[in-house]
Amino acid sequence: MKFYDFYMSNAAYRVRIALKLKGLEAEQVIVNLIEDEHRANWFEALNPQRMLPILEDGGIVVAQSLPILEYLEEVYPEPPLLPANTAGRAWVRSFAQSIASDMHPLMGRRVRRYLADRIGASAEDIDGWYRNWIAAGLSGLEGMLAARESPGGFCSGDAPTLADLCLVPQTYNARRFNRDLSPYPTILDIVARCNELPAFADSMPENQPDWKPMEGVIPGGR
Ligand SMILES: N[C@@H](CCC(=O)N[C@@H](CS)C(=O)NCC(=O)O)C(=O)O
Repeated sequence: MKFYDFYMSNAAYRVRIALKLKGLEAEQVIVNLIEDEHRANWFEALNPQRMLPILEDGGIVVAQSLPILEYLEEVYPEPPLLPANTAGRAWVRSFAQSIASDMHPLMGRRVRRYLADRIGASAEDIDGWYRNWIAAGLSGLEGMLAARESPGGFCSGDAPTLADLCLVPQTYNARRFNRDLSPYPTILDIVARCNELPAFADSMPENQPDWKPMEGVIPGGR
């Protein structure tokens, strides 16, 4: 198995956690987004969307973090990262997709670069953009968690699911951009519990072999 990864990639971080929780060994292939390595021909041949992450398992190439997580769940079902019941799985998928489809695409590096380079937005404007969308997303997630019928220690029940795998990287990103997370106490509680698990701690950007200090990387920065 090969996993195309970059320490700073929020979507790849979700998959790193899953690989570790499931005890799967994957060769980590670093694709440096800062150096635009994802625009190289060899990578475009692998993923014409030119985005991380990518999982290669035997002859199978899977793009997009949520389909990668679902693939891992189907092929390597232990430990399960989805609840046993249909309603629980639907809730977890809704939660994960709120992050992956609604929040993350508005804040990614290529969007911030476009705002700066093509629209001429200032660093302050981009910070305001980020602040708006992260607050809207996190308050919706906090509401979803507060409305759970039987809250457990994690997003759904007492073990991590795909919901936690999406939540933890998104809050890491919010902290990296100095956002105050105190309005979201349930999120903070769950994230702290997740990060006590080695699979989550070992997947943090600063624990990756390609990590570099991110000082100066602000919304609007490179
Ligand atoms: N929906 C995709 C999002 C993937 C994505 O945004 N990847 C970013 C890194 S987190 C990327 O490769 N960006 C390329 C760029 O900035 O040009 C997923 O969940 O995998």
